[in-house]
Amino acid sequence: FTLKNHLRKAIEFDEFLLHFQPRINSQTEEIVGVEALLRWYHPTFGHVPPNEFIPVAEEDGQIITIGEWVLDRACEQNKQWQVLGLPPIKMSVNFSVLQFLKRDLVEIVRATLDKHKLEPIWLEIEITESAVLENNPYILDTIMKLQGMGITIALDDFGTGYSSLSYLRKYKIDTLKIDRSFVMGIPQEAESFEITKTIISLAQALKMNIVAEGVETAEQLKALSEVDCNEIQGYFYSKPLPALQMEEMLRGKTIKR
Ligand code: G
Ligand code: G
Ligand code: MN
Ligand code: NA
Repeated sequence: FTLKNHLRKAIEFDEFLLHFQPRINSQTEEIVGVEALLRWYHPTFGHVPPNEFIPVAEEDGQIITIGEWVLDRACEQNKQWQVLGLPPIKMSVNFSVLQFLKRDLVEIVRATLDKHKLEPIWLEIEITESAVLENNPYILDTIMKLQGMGITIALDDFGTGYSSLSYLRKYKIDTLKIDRSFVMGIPQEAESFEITKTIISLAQALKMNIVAEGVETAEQLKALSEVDCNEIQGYFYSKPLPALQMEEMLRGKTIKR
């Protein structure tokens, strides 16, 4: 057994599925978007967490195929919800930086949106900061092409990565997602809260949308709302849910907790 070999069969054997976690407007408590999160259920190993298999998929290049599968299903699902007459929301999809290094990414994304007749404004691509992102004119060009199509780009796990600030000058990022390691310390840890407030001010000054990740408590929500964090994601509202449960939540539009 190697994880890598089983992973290679996971699409064919239909072992992947997507869960969806809502993103909530902190003022109106409306669901403004969902993040698609990949799940792998193997018949003998059971649930394998993405933190275990994504690095393996990145190591041997499978992340390209898997990433295309995720994008396809996420767009299909978002369109399906629109066809059902649910309030339109942004679908956020995590992309590995390796996907950005593939020459045909822009064409794949365009073809996937066309296939499902999904307008680009309903898709956001999340990318984690990395050294590769930092100094790569090709990635910069790809991000600009995607944005030119109307897709938005989010910087995930913001604040934990390598040299966060220098490329905010180069790239016109639409959304910053404050990493949950900062949110965890709110409000009791002064340092975490100060850093969070600084990230929020930065996002506001640069006209970026801001999302706090990993919000678990009413205290965190209150503190973040008071400093005008516009969007909230985390267990306080909802853990990532299977499609049908997410659909039921969307029927309610405003989140019930
Ligand atoms: O919530 P969760 O345990 O699912 O996510 C763990 C990690 O796996 C997160 O860093 C998340 O960004 C990543 N992840 C989840 N789904 C995907 C995906 O479809 N593609 C990539 N590249 N990463 C994902
Ligand atoms: O790296 P990325 O931000 O894509 O990772 C999302 C991960 O965070 C997923 O594994 C998701 O299940 C997890 N997550 C989402 N909300 C919470 C939360 O409130 N608390 C904790 N501990 N994890 C969360
Ligand atoms: Mn993410
Ligand atoms: Na994150």
